[in-house]
Amino acid sequence: MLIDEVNIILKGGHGGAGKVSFYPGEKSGPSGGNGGKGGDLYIEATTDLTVLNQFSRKRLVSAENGMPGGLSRKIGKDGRDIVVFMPVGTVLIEKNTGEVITIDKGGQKILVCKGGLGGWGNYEFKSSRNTTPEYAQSGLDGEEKHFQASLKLLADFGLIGLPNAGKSSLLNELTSTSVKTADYPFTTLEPNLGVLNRKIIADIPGLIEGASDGRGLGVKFLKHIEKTSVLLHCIAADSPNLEEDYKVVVNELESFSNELIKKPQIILLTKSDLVDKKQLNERIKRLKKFKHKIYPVSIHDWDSLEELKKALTTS
Ligand SMILES: Nc1nc2c(ncn2[C@@H]2O[C@H](COP(=O)(O)OP(=O)(O)OP(=O)(O)O)[C@@H](O)[C@H]2O)c(=O)[nH]1
Ligand SMILES: [Mg+2]
Repeated sequence: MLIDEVNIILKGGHGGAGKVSFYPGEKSGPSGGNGGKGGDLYIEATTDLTVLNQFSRKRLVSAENGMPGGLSRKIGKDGRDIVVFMPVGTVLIEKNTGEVITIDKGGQKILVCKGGLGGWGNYEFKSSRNTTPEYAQSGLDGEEKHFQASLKLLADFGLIGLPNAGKSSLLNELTSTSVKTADYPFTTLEPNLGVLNRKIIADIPGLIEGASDGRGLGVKFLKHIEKTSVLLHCIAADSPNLEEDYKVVVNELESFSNELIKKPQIILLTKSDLVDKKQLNERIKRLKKFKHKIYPVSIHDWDSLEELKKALTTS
């Protein structure tokens, strides 16, 4: 199950406490060192959509606390920073302040919760008036934020089409993913993302008639292509009903939202190796009436994949 809504608490590390101590001997001065700083917490964007699943049990993530100061003015070690991975397309809303963080670029890294400063040890409080201070500061709290995180796929291209059209196979060839593919419908149960030259491609489960009413894996995934710029509509070249295949999917997009149907589409005539050249040309001709760019493509035809990659990365 892809988790796309979570409540999480993120925290910077607590600052280490300052130390109260004195050098040995009767009239000797203070020696307590300062506490270390608490670690900072960062969020980093990833195209791995499953990373929100880590929060199904663990709701609190905290950077490491700073260590307390020691004897002989020994400074406590700073807490280590921590990086929390969130999928591209995640929007985080802080429940108390309303702060909004949008993860929308691959590789993006954001400082979200600063660690608390370490407290001063008693050495720092030594003065001419008080040569033997008996107090030190405790470290400060790290920042703590309570987020509601929700994920909507954010992609430059969304692979759509009937089940078994070859969407996941294409994702694997175009990007360096290894999503499961198989010769039966609904192999893909959750969306997947891949990256092609910094462009993000989303693969979603196959759509069937009635998807917009919740049939198949339906609505849940149509929602996920709302934030996709261009739809790559996959139609199997060896299908006996090309036009019907096209229309079923388009009808579902239309019934789901007016916005989806307005998105630019590119038709990918997939599995082009399964028909001969003459049939392929005839099929391309038939699909031209839908007025989209058409690329015949096969995972067994390197040239066709290169041509498609070029078209996608330069568009
Ligand atoms: N001959 C040939 N077979 C292909 C090609 N692309 C995909 N296939 C096969 O078609 C079957 C379906 O491929 P998938 O990539 O799983 O299809 P999908 O559209 O992701 O399917 P769902 O996830 O079920 O919607 C697999 O057996 C693939 O090996 C192709 O270019 N040529
Ligand atoms: Mg698939």
